[in-house]
Amino acid sequence: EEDRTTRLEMKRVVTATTAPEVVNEYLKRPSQKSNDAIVSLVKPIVEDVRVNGDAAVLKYTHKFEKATSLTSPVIQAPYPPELMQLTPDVQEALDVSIGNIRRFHAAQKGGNEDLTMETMPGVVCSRFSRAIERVGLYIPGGTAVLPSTAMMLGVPAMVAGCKKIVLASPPRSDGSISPEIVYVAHKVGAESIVLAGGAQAVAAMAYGTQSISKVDKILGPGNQFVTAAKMLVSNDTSAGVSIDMPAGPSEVLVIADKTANPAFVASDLLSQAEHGVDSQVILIAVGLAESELRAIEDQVDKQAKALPRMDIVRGSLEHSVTFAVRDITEAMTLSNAYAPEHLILQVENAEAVVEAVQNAGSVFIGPWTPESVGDYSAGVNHSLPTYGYAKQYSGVNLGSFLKHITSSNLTPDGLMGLSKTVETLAALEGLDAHKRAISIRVAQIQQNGA
Ligand code: HSO
Ligand code: ZN
Repeated sequence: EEDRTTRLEMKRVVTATTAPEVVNEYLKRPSQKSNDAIVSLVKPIVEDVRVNGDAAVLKYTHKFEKATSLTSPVIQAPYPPELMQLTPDVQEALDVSIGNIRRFHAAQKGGNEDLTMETMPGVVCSRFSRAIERVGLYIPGGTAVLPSTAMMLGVPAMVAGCKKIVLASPPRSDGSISPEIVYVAHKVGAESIVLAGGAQAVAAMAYGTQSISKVDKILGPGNQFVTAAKMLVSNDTSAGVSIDMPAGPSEVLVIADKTANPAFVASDLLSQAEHGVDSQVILIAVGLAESELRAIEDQVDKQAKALPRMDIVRGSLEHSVTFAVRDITEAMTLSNAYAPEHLILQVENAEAVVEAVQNAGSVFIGPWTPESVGDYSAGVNHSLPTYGYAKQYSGVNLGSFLKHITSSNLTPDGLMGLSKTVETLAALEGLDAHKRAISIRVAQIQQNGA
C-alpha cells in the first residue's frame, strides 16, 4: 500500500550553524554496493558470452528478462515497419527532438576541425579527426523505457559518421522491444539492435558473437552490472574496446534564491528524484527566509504526493538534502565541490552565474529551462557524468564518437633546422638509431642538396 500521507521532505542543513566537516559529509554521494561483489557476479557472464557467443546471450536473456520465446539475440536493419508503429504525436516529438540534437551536435564539428600549422619554418604539424568506425550504444531497460537515451547516443554517432552503429537494449518478457527505440535505430541508421541487457549485452558487443557485431567503443548508461561489465571489457586488451565513462545514479543540484518560483524548484527536484530510489537531489537555497524555504518544501510534498512514482521519489528524497546558504558565492563553492550531473540555476542574473561554474555535467539557466528540456529535446546531450565525475569527464558529445590523428610533414630545410635538437635529445636518451635517422638524412642533404 502506498503511503500518501507521510510528508515527503529533504533534510535541511544550515551552513552558517553547521561545522564544515558535517556539511562535507552531506555533500557525499550515498555509497554504492562494493565493486568487488558486482564484479564477481559479472565476470562469469562476460566470460561465458566471450566463449559461447549467441547461446550464452540468449541463455541470460531468457533468465533475466524472462523472454524465453526469443530465438535470436539481434534484429537487423532494415527493421520491419510493424516493429516501429508510433502514434503521430510520438513520432512528431521524436522527430523534433532528433532534429535539435542533430543540429547541436553537428555544430560541434567546429571545435573538432582539422588544423594545420607550422611550428618552425618547414615543420608542419596537423591534426584531423576520424569517426570511430563501430560503436555499441547501450539503452537501459528497467523501470522506464528510454527512447530518449537512444536519441542521445544514436544521433551524435550518426552525425560523427560512425560506419556501424549497434544498439543494445533488454527486450520485454514477450521478447519485443519498444517501437520508439526501433524507430530511433532506424532514423540514426543503426545496423542492428541487440535484444539483450546487462553484462551479457556489453560482452556481446565487446567481443562479437555469431550474430552480433563486435564494436570499438561502448557508450551508454546502465546499472552497476552494466558499468562493471564495461569496465571489465575495457580492461581486457584482447577485446580492444573502449568505454565512455563510469556511470552512477542520476543527480540534480538546484540553486534557488528569492526570485525563484517555489513550484518550479520543486518540480525540478522531483523530475530527477523520480528516476530511481538511488537518485540524489540537492537544493541550495540562497538567502531564503524560513517562510520561503518552507514554500519550496510544501511544494515538494504536495507535488510528490500527486506522482505515480511517489514511492521512488520517497526513496530518493531520503538521501537528498537542502543546504541553506548565505550567498551565491557560497552556493557555487558547494556546487563545484559536489560536481553535479545537472545544475539548475533559478537565481537572479542566472546567466552571469555560469561564469562561476567549475564542475557540472550540464547547466540549465533561468526559470524557463527545466532539466526536462535537456533530457529530451533542447539539443544538449543527457548522457552526463555522475557521482562527481563531472570534475574530470565531459558528457557525451560529438567528440565522444571521434578520435584525432596527428601528422607531421617536414621539408629538407625544416629537418635541417630541427636536426641538432633531435640528435641532442636522442643522444641524451642513449637511443642511437633515433639519432641516426636524423644524421643519415642530414648527410644526404649536405651532399646532394635537397
Ligand atoms: N535525467 C536522466 C535522463 C533522462 N530523463 C531520460 C528522462 N529520460 C539522466 O540524465
Ligand atoms: Zn531525467
